[in-house]
Amino acid sequence: MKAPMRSPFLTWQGVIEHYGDRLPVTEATPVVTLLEGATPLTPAASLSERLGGTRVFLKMEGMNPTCSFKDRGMSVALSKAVENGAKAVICASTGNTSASAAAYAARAGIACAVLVPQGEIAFGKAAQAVIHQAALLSIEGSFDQALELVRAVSESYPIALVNSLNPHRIEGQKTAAFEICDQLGRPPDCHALPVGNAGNIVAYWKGYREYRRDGVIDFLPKMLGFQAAKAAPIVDGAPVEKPETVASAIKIGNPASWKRAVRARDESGGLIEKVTDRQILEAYRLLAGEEGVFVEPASAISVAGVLQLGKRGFFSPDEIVVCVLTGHGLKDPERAVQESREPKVVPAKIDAVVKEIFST
Ligand code: AN7
Repeated sequence: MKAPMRSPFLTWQGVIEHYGDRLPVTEATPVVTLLEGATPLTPAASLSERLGGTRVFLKMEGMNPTCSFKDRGMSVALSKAVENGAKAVICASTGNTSASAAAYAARAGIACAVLVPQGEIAFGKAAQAVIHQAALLSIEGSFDQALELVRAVSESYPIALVNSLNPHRIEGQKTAAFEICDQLGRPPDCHALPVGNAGNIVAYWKGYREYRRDGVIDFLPKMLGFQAAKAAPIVDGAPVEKPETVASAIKIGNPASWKRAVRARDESGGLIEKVTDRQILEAYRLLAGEEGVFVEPASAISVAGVLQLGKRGFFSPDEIVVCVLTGHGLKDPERAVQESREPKVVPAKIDAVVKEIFST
């Protein structure tokens, strides 16, 4: 008999199994996992060329089980919620948190309620929340109002909050920083990512600092955060009452982790800047058309921001830049169709087909 195939892919058991000694879990913690993590770090040749040789890598967080980075944090948050006896979880969301919470709650066998701003979340994300049997409540208000509501509910009722205010979410999400260092064999020089409610920038910074503290890496990257121009409270230095952007995932006017995000920016010698919706959509099309990578608009902001900095000569050719691509493009298929050419209707005849192929 042949020996069974040994493959690293077959041994991956999720972020708690792999990084558990760096997470707030014990032998007694029931592990709720969908085998999240171990996402690819894909080289981006076209982007590197545009930046004059700086090596750019894409951290493909849309390849997690529910197609966004939230799964890392949700594995830890749901595991701890179950360990602590929770029978239900709740979150506010611009879409991805609700999709992830719904899936992990289903996996854990507990109830889940999600509050989203009415009419504001992408089609695929709403589909995920409902098919995983969450109670999806469309709030007549903004994400920021929904977050205030779930905070109040979780303080008064025995329902665990699984937004990134929950420290277990941050713990889980910091594993992406470990992975990037493990994949590169060193830290990146610069780490670019979208900033919405600002949990993820805090999580990555925590991960890098822990690896540095323990001598796994010997320097820290600059954290480069990006907000949409009309939803940029941290850049503007004041909450935005009515945030506006095509990047619905980061349409947030008053981020919960505001102060800690500013600390990550400053301690790392990095920056948080804004980019326009136009730049976001340019980067969105560029990633799909030149790198073959389909992300949702909020994720494209990492690349839009890096291109903006590149134009100012921010990077040197010997640097490594990692752009986090936080969510998959299929989350928001309507946007992709809007940004693309309409399909041509052609008669079912070979000459008609050939004529069209050679006329474009
Ligand atoms: C694709 O799902 O806030 O700065 O409620 O979905 O950690 O908030 C989503 C945020 C970036 C911003 N990219 O991360 C939610 C939610 C995508 C996102 C962010 C989000 P944070």
